[in-house]
Amino acid sequence: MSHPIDWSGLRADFPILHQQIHGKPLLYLDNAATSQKPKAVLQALQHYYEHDNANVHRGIHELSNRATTAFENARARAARFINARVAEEIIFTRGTTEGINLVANSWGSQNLRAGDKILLTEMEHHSNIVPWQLLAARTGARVVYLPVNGDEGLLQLDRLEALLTPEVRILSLVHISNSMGTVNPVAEICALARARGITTLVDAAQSAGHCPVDVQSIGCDFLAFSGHKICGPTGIGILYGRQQLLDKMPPWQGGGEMILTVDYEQSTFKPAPHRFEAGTPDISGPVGLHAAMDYLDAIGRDQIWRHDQELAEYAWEGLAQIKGIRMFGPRKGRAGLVSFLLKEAHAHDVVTLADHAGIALRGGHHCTQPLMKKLGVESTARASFYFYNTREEVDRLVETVEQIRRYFAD
Ligand code: C6P
Repeated sequence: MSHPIDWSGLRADFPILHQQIHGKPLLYLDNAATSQKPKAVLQALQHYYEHDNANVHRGIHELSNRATTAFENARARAARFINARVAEEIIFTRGTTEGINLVANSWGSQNLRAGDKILLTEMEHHSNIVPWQLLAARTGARVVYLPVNGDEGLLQLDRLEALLTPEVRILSLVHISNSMGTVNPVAEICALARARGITTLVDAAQSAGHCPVDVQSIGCDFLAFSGHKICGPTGIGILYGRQQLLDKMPPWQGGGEMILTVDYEQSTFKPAPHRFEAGTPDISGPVGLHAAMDYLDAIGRDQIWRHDQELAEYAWEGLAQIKGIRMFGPRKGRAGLVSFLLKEAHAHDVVTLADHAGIALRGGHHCTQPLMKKLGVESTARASFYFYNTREEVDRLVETVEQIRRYFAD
């Protein structure tokens, strides 16, 4: 049974939201870029540095034991957050980008040969394109793409099976598009790939903190997300990998902490996940992320999802009334963000004027340049929501965009 949530009340947990920008109350709608942090996360970080700070896995003194326990507890918490089978399937990274690079470098270098294919979709973020292009250049493999159907932002799933040829070794795709708000049916897509023995990676950067994400029901081999987009600190992320795969993968960075033995000629390595965590890791990051995951799950990600979707649909309906506006992504069933362009104004001008009105939007290619090119645009303006945003804020967004249109139309 879902409990009623006082969404506006939750704003009290976020000190940063209570300020004026250019003399207007801040309206933060750039949550897809990074989310704001609740007091629970700020306090966890402060507590860690005031009471427990030490290096992990090395010392045998009390502080080191406490830091190591906090670090490994966060790993176990992350496993529960995405329903991984065991904590050993969780690797700490700097974020989604590093997680994908880890797979491309370690798994990719071991498994890809000339003539193989890497299947992506046309709506991927640069961090799910460039690592694969680098891998393809090293191995002689080729990157191929499942097409998007245009402004509506849906994958052409009827073309998927024909693309899942025997040369495809990995399918890597985004769960929720950061520039269109499309929600991809990742479980169905991964099932088709798995039935053909194709390894799968899901980029959950925009989904992990917004809806329930369960790696076992998705059935993927890898899944990556960033802490900073889910109320956690910057500089920490999670890569999930199925244990049978991680155990066979070589390290991708060498250094302290990831070894069993080292001599002058050669070294042996710890099992996963520590084999993939060379050097002193970000320790406060997992501590803050742990607090963020607790915070989100106390609200309930199913509830957050409904709230996000409701705001996005409400924003879509409001913005779509504006004369000459071009909207991107599906109208219904979208995630909590809207992307649009005014006929009269460049996206950067819209974002600049919105900023003068106290509203934080994002304008640009959103690190999806190939998709923008396909849509025939350089950039879009984007408003991205989170649970601390309200319908009143959406009203203010729509009014402001209408004012900006009139300003440029005159
Ligand atoms: N998208 C946005 O404003 P990092 O930078 O590693 O935390 O996340 C990269 C990333 C990967 N995949 C998707 C779908 C993403 O949206 C992002 C980050 C931000 O849309 C910054 S470009």
